[in-house]
Amino acid sequence: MDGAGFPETRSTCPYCGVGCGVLLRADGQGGLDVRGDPDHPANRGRLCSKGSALAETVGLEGRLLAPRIDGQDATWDDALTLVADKFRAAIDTHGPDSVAFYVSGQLLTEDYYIANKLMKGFIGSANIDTNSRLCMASTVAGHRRAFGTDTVPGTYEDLDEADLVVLVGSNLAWCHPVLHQRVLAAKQARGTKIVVIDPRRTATCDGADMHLPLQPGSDVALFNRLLVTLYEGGALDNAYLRHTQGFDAALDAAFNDKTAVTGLSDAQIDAFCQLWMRTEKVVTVFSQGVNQSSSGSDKVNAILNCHLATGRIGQPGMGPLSVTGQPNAMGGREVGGLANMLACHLDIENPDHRAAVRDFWQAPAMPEAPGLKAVDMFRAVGDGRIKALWIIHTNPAVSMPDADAVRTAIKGCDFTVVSDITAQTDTARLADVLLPATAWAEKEGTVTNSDRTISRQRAVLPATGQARPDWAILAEVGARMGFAKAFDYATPAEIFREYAALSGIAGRLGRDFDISGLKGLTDAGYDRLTPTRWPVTEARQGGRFFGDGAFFHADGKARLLPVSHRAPAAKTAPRYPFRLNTGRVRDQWHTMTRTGLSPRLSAHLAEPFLDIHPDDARAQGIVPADLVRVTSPQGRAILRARITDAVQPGQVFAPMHWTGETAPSARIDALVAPVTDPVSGQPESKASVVAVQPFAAAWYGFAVSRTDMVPDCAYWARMRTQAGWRAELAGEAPVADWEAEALRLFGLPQGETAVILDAARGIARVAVFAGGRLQGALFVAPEPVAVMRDHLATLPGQEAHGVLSGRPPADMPDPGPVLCACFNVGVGTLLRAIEGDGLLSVDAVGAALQAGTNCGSCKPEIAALLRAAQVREAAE
Ligand SMILES: Nc1nc2c(c(=O)[nH]1)N[C@H]1C(S)=C(S)[C@@H](COP(=O)(O)OP(=O)(O)OC[C@H]3O[C@@H](n4cnc5c(=O)[nH]c(N)nc54)[C@H](O)[C@@H]3O)O[C@H]1N2
Ligand SMILES: Nc1nc2c(c(=O)[nH]1)N[C@H]1C(S)=C(S)[C@@H](COP(=O)(O)OP(=O)(O)OC[C@H]3O[C@@H](n4cnc5c(=O)[nH]c(N)nc54)[C@H](O)[C@@H]3O)O[C@H]1N2
Ligand code: SF4
Ligand SMILES: [Mo]
Repeated sequence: MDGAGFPETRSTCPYCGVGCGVLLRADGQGGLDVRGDPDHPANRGRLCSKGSALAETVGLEGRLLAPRIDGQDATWDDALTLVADKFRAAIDTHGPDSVAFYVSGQLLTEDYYIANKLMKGFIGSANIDTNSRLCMASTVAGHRRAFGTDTVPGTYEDLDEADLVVLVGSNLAWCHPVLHQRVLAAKQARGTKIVVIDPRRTATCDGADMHLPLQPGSDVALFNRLLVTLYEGGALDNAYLRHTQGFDAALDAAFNDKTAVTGLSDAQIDAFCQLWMRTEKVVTVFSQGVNQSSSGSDKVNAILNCHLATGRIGQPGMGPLSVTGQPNAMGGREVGGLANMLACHLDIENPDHRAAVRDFWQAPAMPEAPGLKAVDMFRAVGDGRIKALWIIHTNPAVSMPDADAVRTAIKGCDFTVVSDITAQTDTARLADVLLPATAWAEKEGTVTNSDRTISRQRAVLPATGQARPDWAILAEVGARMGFAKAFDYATPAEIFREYAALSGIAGRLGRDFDISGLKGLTDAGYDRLTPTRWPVTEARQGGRFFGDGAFFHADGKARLLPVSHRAPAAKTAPRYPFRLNTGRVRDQWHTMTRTGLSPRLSAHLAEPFLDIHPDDARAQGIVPADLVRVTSPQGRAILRARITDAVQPGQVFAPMHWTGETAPSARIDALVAPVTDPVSGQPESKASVVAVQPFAAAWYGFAVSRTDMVPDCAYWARMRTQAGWRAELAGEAPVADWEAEALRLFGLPQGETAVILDAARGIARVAVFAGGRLQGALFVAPEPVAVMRDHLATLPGQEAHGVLSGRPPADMPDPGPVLCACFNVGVGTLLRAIEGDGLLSVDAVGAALQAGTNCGSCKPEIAALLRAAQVREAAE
């Protein structure tokens, strides 16, 4: 059946905070067609590589199908009763603060609301925190300090109308690709200038007019200099400043800051400040390079100060814009998912706010003070203060700083529950009780994207196995803990109506988040809900905030904050001379439990790596493709070195994605220091200190296999391919029998093998066949193995006669690593076309090979290949 008979359903992409609309069509056999929704205001039909590959990630592979207690399948009834009893017992014996929930910005609003209601209203503790603490907490703190509430003033349309877009600590091209396309479209249409402020040269710098490679953590000093320039250049908006307080103190602090700490030249700084000053329509976009810092909140306020001082806020084409990471980072902030917030942007410290929520919920117990923030929460788990912990929709054993210590803490906790869709994750392995949740495309609810637009996620596939929606699991535990009346919901629509009604009370208390206009939504209305920007009240709907100068502090005025440069908390020293920056790659999502299932997405970068500057590599004796050992005061890792001047001397960069499941020696958060911003509690994930040395491997290996491999050596990284799996390997101890080792690796008791051995040179090549078809092949050498990896990865399951040669036949050129994930075009193919056919532009490449013509996320990389080819040609 081709599925064309099934109707298309509108939903929202489950990855980043752009919140793109998708059209889904189930094929009736568990499969799915996915395309961009041309009517969604966030993307107008566009999708990036991750969104385009969603259909490859919704299968049964890896799913948790039934509840488990101590590793054994159990009934829902037993599992839920056990969870309720254990939480109840801990609360009765040790008080409500002896339990905690650690949740996620990927939960739907309805899930999140129930988790928050159960913990804050009924258990009576504020010990619910979320991975948004690692993500958006500094922005929340900065917004609240400046505006009185956590309000995003502008909208995505501002990006279309701006004349200058400044990207601070944001790799938009890879992390918010559809917004990046929107900015590039504005550049084409109206000549919008783009500035990137990032210590690293990223894919986002392609297409930018200016890149300021500042020293890590020095953003406050740069924006303080901008404030001084605005003052000295007469660019202040004095009428607007009457709606604010604190300008003089902010300016004094700015005058006292020194720009030398940025490492930028006066000319660079001046060019940036003049451009910003002279361009009225400026949007300053910021993300993790700002938030994930021990001065994250001050960085946010340094940016907001400049927009407030010029009145460039809440007007078309101007304003600060925090781009959110997770699909419902905003919704989580709105429902009060952070330990220091109440629902609907109400404040936990405010007795009137507490009373309003208590009365509305008819709550027996409300906490009066904030609960434990993520880093402190896992410390409390570690020292035994938390007796029962419930982790939902997040993988903290990988993503928290000091991840080895977090793993030990979770393991040692008296009782840990994990709700996930994946059976085996680093965190799920530590759980006493595992609860299977329904996944995206199986569940119903709402999410809010970076520009306050609430969109529906809709179910088009049946629940997998015994999986249940997260809200339903939480509500059932609430009922079993004795709160049946408060958690008696039949549908997410009921939850949404209750939440919308509560927001009306928040609105009357003078808060920004008010969607009371939706409280009367019928079930059918909820089903039909189209993307809607909040607020939604009788008086107003959507739009921008603060153009009118009305703020949410008691006196109605905004605050400019005096902020001063503070260097990152960890200091480099002879023992740890490098600063470790971490972040994302284009085609993987966090701990890879979903994107890692897609062969297409896994082909872009198939291995964890460390980017290091050529000067540093030379000084440390590191050559290309070496493995390196990276050590910090917290932990250690082994990664593949990529020698590149995209990073500055003294700085190294590694991705955050690899885990105990995919590359156990590359869990980068094991190295990250658990230091936090004093205001927001957000960890400094981008500025730890490390040492880097070559890793002395006795042998290196590369393997491809039809089935999953179970490597057992100092370094390994495995990835999904179309034909099965591929793995990079390296060991410290010599291996006596490579044939036996290959059979063990491929999980085969025996097999027809073909072997090439050259013991003297340390070379071994083993291929294993069954029924004449290749099951697996292993290539070993004393230095990094030189074989055609992308070609070999296609061979498992084929007759593959020449496999042990390690290269394709002459008439079949190696496609190379996938660069365009949408059309599966490799670097090798691109280079041959660029050089062989003399292609000169990204458009010409698109016309010849289709590469870059769908989502466009790979255009910066195609441009880089073209430039490199032109440089080579010029040099010849
Ligand atoms: N492909 C992909 N996209 C994603 C995600 C994903 O996992 N994969 N995750 C989503 C989530 S949850 C989030 S939060 C967003 C994150 O989106 P981004 O914030 O854009 O991503 P990061 O790579 O974490 O970091 C951005 C940049 O900050 C820079 N940086 C480091 N230190 C500093 C500094 O001191 N100052 C400045 N100015 N810059 C600095 C880094 O070099 C890096 O390039 O991405 C979302 N989108
Ligand atoms: N060093 C370093 N560390 C970082 C960062 C960094 O830049 N550098 N970034 C930080 C940031 S911004 C973020 S947002 C975090 C992200 O880090 P995490 O939240 O830990 O990462 P995810 O892989 O998104 O984890 C989501 C989990 O939920 C599961 N899941 C998927 N769908 C569902 C569902 O519907 N229900 C349930 N119950 N489970 C589901 C997935 O299988 C997966 O195990 O990492 C942070 N850690
Ligand atoms: S930009 Fe990509 S990952 Fe983000 S919402 Fe859109 S399609 Fe999904
Ligand atoms: Mo995030």
